[in-house]
Amino acid sequence: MAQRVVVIGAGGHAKVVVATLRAAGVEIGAILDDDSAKWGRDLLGVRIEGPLAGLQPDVAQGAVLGIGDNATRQSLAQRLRLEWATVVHPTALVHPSVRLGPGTVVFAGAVIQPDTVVGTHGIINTGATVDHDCVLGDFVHVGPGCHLSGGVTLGEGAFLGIGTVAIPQTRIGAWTVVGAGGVVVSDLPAHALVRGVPARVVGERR
Ligand code: JB2
Repeated sequence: MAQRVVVIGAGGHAKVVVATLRAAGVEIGAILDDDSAKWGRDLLGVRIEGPLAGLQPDVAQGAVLGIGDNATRQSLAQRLRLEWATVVHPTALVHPSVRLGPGTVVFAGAVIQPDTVVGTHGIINTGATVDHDCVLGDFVHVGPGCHLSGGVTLGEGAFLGIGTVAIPQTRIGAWTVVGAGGVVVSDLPAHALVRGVPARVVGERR
């Protein structure tokens, strides 16, 4: 990983990204956000410099999208051509066989077991566990304290709220949102809003 990384976004998620980078021994090059109200303010001791337009692409310097919303990360990743850093907190346990795509962040206490694959710009949040042979698409967010059993598949942009559980081999469709504490016991379609125990489709997400 680059030893100096630019963080894009300056909200709550960026705060945890900055803390994770620091714990991993990586210097924060700059924090950028398009909200002018934040410019000049400080996030964990780092100044929020200004808008993304001021970004000077520097191949020697990596960047990470510190924004929790999956669709926003996707649109920024498509627009910006940067060297994306993959960031893993030193207390996370990621088996060496695991593949993490560029821009993916793995927060403190997370565990990812053998032969799992995570795409680009994913979030494996604090204390989440992802067991063996899972396949997680690009721009997913596995919320804090989620537990995915072996062989679970998450489509692109899927979002699992805090404490979601998924039994083995279940498939969750692209851009589907599972509400906090949902227990996934069967396959779920794409673009669905899902919640409950067991998790059921309660609406659509476009
Ligand atoms: O297109 C953008 C853009 N869209 C939003 N470009 C740039 N440069 N910045 C953008 N932002 C910025 O992301 C907003 O101006 C804002 O500063 C930040 C989002 O901050 P917020 O605190 O609203 O959300 P978050 O994504 O940092 O955190 C959410 O997701 C996390 C995973 C919260 O729900 C957290 O509680 C959660 N842990």
